[in-house]
Amino acid sequence: MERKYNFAIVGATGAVGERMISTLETAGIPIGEIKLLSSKRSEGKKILFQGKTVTVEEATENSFEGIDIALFSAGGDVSKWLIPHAVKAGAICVDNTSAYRMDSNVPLVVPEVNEDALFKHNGIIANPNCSTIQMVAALEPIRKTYGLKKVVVSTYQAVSGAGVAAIDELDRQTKSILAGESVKPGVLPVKKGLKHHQIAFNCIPQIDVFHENGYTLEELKMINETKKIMEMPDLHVAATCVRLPIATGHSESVYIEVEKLGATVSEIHQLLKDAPGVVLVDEPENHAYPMPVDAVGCNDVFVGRVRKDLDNPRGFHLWVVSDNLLKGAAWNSVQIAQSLVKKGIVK
Ligand code: NAP
Ligand code: 3JM
Repeated sequence: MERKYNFAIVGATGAVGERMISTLETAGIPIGEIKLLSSKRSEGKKILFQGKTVTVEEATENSFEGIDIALFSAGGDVSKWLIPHAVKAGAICVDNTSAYRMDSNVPLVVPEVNEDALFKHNGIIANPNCSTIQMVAALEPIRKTYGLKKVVVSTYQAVSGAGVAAIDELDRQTKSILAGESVKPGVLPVKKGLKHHQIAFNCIPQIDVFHENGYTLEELKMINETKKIMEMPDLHVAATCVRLPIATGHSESVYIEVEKLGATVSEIHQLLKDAPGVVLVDEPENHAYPMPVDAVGCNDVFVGRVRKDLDNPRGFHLWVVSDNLLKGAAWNSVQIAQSLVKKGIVK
């Protein structure tokens, strides 16, 4: 008889959880039981999974008996509270929050880059930050051939990265402003922060809270996670993360310096064309380049605007776009689950 895998999704009613459900449905993993978990607020909600109605349950310490793989996307505090219980119950936990990402006992995985790190898991696997994932997926094929010395990235991030509340806020503010009414921001840049800013018709150069060194935590996530995933502690990485009034799809302007001299744009084009999970869209003559509206609903990372720097022979510029809720979150987690099954890591 075919082996089936029991799954739990914690945060199943959220922006990421909803996509975990839809991508898991078609991932080709034979599924036995599926538990959809949330806070008490959404308890009793009915959700269709592979044609069957599943009732959402409140997540508790006892939710994980018999679960093989648990996908977490309900915020860092919930992960810190429930993951130890899920691990104790024997589940492998794939965590979408930043709670465990920099823990040295926890592999931080983008399957196209470091799938084999999964073998080192101790019950927890961390899914990187959305902006990190799409950047490393685009840079890995270049790094493998030419090496990498330096990365400088500026992001243009969609509001859905901050959850359903931020999507609703962009919607409300846009309608209010177009109707000539005033807006009362309450979600961005940080829901529990001391001050909120308008996002409609604006951009906010703050994602997550500030560290005392002047960087935001989102910027530090990109810097530290990139070094960990690529196993390059000495790589130079700098990031500036900005929130835009876009519902879904993060974009990034990435400047890199490679190790080897002599790389050409056409060679980099070929590497990107051949790379798994990456789609090259780079035809300036046809005004064709990646844009968030085209990436929404797709699992791939789109790369374009590849240019050689005009001053530094090792320097290249790229434009990288992906659906932050799919490759940036839900799809990367489900891909990790696929790899765990494929490589026989689930007992
Ligand atoms: P969201 O739309 O606000 O959804 C939050 C989800 O968490 C809902 O299902 C909510 O259930 C559930 N939840 C909240 N408190 C809970 C509790 N005490 N116990 C159990 N479930 C609880 O947020 P989202 O955008 O889906 O993101 C959720 C988390 O995923 C974020 O906080 C972040 O840590 C992570 N994330 C990671 C990435 C990435 O870069 N990889 C991207 C986006 C998000 P109710 O329906 O009951 O409220
Ligand atoms: C909490 O766009 C974003 O705001 C990033 C996604 C996100 C994260 C994350 O994954 O880094 C939103 C809210 C977190 C987190 O867990 O730190």
